[in-house]
Amino acid sequence: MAQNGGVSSQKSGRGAFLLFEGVDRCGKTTQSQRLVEYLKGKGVAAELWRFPDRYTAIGRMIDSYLSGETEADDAAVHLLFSANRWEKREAMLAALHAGHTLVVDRYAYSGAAFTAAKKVPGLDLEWCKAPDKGLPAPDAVIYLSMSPEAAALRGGYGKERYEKEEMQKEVSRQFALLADDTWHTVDAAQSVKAVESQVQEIAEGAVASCSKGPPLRLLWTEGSTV
Ligand code: DGP
Repeated sequence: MAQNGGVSSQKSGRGAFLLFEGVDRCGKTTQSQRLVEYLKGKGVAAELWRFPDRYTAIGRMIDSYLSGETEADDAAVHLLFSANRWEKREAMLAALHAGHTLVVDRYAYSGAAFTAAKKVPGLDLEWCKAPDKGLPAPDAVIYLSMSPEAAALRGGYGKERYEKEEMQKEVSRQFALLADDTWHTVDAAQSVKAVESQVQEIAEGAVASCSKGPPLRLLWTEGSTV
């Protein structure tokens, strides 16, 4: 029986894959951290994950590219970001099947949106999605919606490669093309508390339904599950 207001730690079902997406500085990191704490407080075995994972060998190459230390071909770097997700696939599946809920800060939707936003001939949105097809799919995408102008006002962008208003505008257009029936759009311009309470409601619903053990879908593949 569900406890703690609708969610409980899963013994027989599986964990939920909850994904935060959005433009840079929309509040994903704050909200994902808060959600993990909230879920833990409700007795849910929740873990915070983020992509890119800069601590693997591939992740260090990505980090060096993002900081501008190295240059790389756009297609090659796209495949590195994807490989950085594939190298975590087994661990993600094991955690989800062991009943752990994963709160993930960025994933393949960022992968497709950021590269497609570069408008490199040949690297259209379909090309960008292809390498991530077959990864575990999120049960719920929490899209923190914020205009790039408003995001830029939040203390300004840092020094990383993509933190420019024009790029972020195009990223947000690409995100709109990627929205599917797992998406929940939350207005990230609201107060942190207001965003948080909507996020909690979405997360609780997903955790409760995943505790019944539905198959885990595979990303961007018709009807495939694992
Ligand atoms: P973050 O660590 O969440 O601040 O992400 C770093 C930057 O990299 C951010 O501007 C978003 C971008 N990014 C995240 N994932 C991908 C990806 O898979 N591909 C590309 N091209 N960019 C990504």
